[in-house]
Amino acid sequence: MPDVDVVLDQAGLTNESVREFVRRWAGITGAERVEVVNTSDDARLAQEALDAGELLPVGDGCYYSRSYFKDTARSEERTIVATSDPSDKGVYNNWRPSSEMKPMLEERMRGASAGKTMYVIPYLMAPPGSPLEKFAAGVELTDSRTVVMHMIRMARVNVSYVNDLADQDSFVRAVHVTGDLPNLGQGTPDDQRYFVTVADERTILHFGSSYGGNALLGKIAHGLRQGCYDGWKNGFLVEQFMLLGITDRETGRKYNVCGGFPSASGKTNLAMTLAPDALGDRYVVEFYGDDIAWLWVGDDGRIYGMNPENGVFGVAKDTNEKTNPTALDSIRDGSGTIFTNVAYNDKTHEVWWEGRTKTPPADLDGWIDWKGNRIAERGPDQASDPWAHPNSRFTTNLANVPNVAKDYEDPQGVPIDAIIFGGRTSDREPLVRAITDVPEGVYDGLTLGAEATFAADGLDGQLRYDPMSMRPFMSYPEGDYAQHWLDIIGAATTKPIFAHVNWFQRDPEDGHFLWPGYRDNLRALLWLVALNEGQVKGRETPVGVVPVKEELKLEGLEIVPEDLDTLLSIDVDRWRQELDNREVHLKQFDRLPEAIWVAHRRVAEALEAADSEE
Ligand code: GTP
Ligand code: SPV
Ligand code: MN
Repeated sequence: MPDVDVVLDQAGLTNESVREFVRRWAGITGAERVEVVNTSDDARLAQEALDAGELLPVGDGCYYSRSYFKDTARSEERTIVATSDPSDKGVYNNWRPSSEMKPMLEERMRGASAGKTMYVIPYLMAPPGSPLEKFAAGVELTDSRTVVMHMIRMARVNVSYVNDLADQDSFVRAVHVTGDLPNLGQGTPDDQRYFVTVADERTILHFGSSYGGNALLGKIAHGLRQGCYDGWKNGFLVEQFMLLGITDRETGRKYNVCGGFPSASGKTNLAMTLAPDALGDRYVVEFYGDDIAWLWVGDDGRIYGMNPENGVFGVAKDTNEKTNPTALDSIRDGSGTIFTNVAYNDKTHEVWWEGRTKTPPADLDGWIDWKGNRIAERGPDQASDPWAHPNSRFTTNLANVPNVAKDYEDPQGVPIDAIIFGGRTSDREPLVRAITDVPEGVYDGLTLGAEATFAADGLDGQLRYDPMSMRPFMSYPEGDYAQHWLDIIGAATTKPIFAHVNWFQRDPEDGHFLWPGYRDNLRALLWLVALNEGQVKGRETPVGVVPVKEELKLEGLEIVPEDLDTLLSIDVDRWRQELDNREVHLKQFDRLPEAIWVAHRRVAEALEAADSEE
């Protein structure tokens, strides 16, 4: 066993609680070496990873990594929130008693890092000086160098964040052990993996993966799951939300919009969006965050929001010059981006993914797919297999995002004008519908869904409900979560407007998207802020206020007029069916506040009273 104290002394890590945590887990995991990392170690770690073949070079100053082929996404079934209080059990948090989970994880991790280095990553999930700073400090222990490099991009990493803590004991204890990936039975009844957040002890124990949210513990496990629980106990909100700012150059006013779309439903794209060309002289969009927002009530009575992350872990698929030029710019040569599970060319050091260009590179020489197999050697039965994994991603620092807000590191955060929810919904949901009543806005978030792309329960058109896009990250019961939302937004004296947006409505005949999407999505947000300012009135419907066509800024928009009409209308019959499903969905939740049922009944009654086509 390494002499941990000598290493910690050399690294200047003085926090005695952290030192004790490191000593204990070095003993359990049996790591051969311990190393403390800071962001300034990145270049050295990258060189070591290249030398060891863990990373391959991409262009000039970017990297390629491949994860084990059965380890390419979060595993919801293996993710657990544990506490010592059985009343913390909700519908989605997979609650288990911590007395059962802690020994189980300790046993799995025992000796599992033998022969490896255990890296100590002291980090902060907030801009330094944030009012929520005391919930943001953490230390991740990991036996994967690639995970360290991801954490350096996604979080703020430095020993000072734990040395300088006012309460030296107030940090999240996060342990990541990769495990023997080929022998973990991923997806079988004998699955060995466990991803556990012991929320009431602020301890995260993840075993059996080296990918994404399973392994970068600052992001999902701390930034969302632990944060969600801390927010409940300490009066703030933690959500899987993007956050952007829109400045109107003509008036000089700036509007900040945050909101939740379920995973892979467009948060990164929206947060990075540029104004459509025809509106670009007037409106500027600034990026704050694409996956997580922490929200609180400021001294002036407004809701404030900030992005606790320091980087972007973005979906690669379909990222191209048209859909997201900002993303391409942020992963340029010299950006230090790590590409994971895309296709790689070992001769030219290029990367490619589906949707990067219309057709894959014509010259197959040197190209290797995400599993590490040569494309040129594929048999006829593999010809149509994707080159990149559908959940392949790029990891880049916020500072590389060309339209990152000038004040993105301001610890005070930004005041929130609007909160939006959106999912993939092929019918029923209009382009945008605004909701001014707070319980109705919270009700809308709780009934957010994304369409199941496979018929899991055989019911066509059925949504997979994903409350506020937090279903995989929910750490306490949904009824309490709803009450917490009502309390926090209720405490604000200036309340944000709510809205539901949908970029994914399709033509039932030929399946084309009715709305062009991407940069044009800003038009819906501009209408929403204009409504909030009283500049437009919209049209009242049973499910909220929708735009009148003339109120939308349509300059330069290419759309079939009938498609736009459909996008702005309400299919009342279809909505009535949806309300029945919502009732079943909401009935699962214990302690759901009466205000949410009141909102539900009000919408249901308005729909009953409405004509078929609104
Ligand atoms: P996570 O990082 O998993 O939480 O996902 P995300 O919500 O950030 O998703 P992202 O922005 O990466 O989008 C996922 C997919 O949705 C990509 O394949 C996009 O091309 C597609 N998408 C995003 N915006 C639009 C849009 O406006 N219209 C259409 N048709 N597709 C879109
Ligand atoms: C998501 O799945 O919503 C993500 C990616 O943002 S991961 O960090 O892997 O959870
Ligand atoms: Mn996400």
